[in-house]
Amino acid sequence: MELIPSENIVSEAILEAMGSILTNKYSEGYPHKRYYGGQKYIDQIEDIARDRAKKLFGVPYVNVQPYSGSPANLAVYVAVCNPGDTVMGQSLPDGGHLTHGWKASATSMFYNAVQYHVKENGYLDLAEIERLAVEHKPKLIWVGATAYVREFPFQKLARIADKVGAYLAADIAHITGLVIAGAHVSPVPYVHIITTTTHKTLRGPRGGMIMVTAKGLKKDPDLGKKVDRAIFPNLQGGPHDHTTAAIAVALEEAAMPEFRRYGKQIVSNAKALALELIKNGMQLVTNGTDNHMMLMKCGKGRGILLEKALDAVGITVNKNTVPRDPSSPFYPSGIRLGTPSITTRGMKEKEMRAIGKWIASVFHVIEAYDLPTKKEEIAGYLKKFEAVLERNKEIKKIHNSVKALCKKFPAYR
Ligand code: DSN
Repeated sequence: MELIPSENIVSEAILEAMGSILTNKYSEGYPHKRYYGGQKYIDQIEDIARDRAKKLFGVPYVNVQPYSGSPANLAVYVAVCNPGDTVMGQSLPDGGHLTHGWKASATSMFYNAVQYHVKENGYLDLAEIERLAVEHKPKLIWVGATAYVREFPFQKLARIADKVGAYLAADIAHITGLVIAGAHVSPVPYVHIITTTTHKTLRGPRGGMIMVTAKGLKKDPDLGKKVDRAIFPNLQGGPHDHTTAAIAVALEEAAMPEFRRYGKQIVSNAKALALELIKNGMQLVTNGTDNHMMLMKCGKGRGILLEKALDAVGITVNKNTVPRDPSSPFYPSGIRLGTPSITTRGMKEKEMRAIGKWIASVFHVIEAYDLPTKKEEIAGYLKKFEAVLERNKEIKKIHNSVKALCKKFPAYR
């Protein structure tokens, strides 16, 4: 049972496009302006993908060639900044993405990255964002995150970015499907540029897209061309044409009325799961969720223990930092849970209540365990911990229940 919020299950049509002969082709350039011959159908495919994205999001300019989210984000820097320019983004332990200027990312090597944070209560600290923007005058501000459970205040961020003349880029990788479904406010009226992966809530192949809004083209009429140039030839070579075809399929699927219902159900399921976890004594960052995701606190450094214990019952999650995490990103103090994949399988609120109870029970089974303080002892400890889990009767019982539920909701029929 897949509860990693950035993962999903694609349709057989998308699998077919990804496994197609389009993978054999090179197509450097853009439709009708290529560096290689034999592009008659490739051009049609990329035109269709771009047009579908424009229509679905209501944007005038789209690039569907980024290999994934990180290259898409890097292209935004290349399009609007010079090396050394100041940029601003949400700090990684506060839920931001590596590419929003975190110290381990090349984005902070090539640009002067200022990081903003969430407040003690887990919500974005808008006062800090405004103060830092006025102080540092960034060229580019990122809004969007990888581990943030509340709605992004795009309009408020736009006011701050406009005040200091910065480009505002929304990285909506996690919430794209929710935006399409009307289950999250759209950034389109407020930001200049939007980046996304195509494989999370959009439920397409692994890939990326960059969109330029009407507001973006008003700020710089060449912005679309600059984004295109940043992707090719500045950063990438040939696009992955099989992925472009699969993105086109995903965008067609996302334009169907069923997808609106899907996006709304993802959020209803997340709220139901959050409520059940809280009822069973679990602590969630911000005490709930507005989107598809929850962050559950596990105690200092204990995220890895719950990740492993949930693995043992067949529930896949990822350990994750929580705001003001007293531990480190490798041994963080929380786990991240999400509902996109189980919603694709057809599960609803009733199933969320069962899953919430199982997660809480697993949490209690391992309550007495704690990581050793000496780093060199951790690997051995985890091995023994996994062996204990394998023998535990309660874990076995929950694993059987998880398997029975998964059988009722197959990923592929
Ligand atoms: N790895 C992605 C996620 O899980 O959210 C972010 O890039």
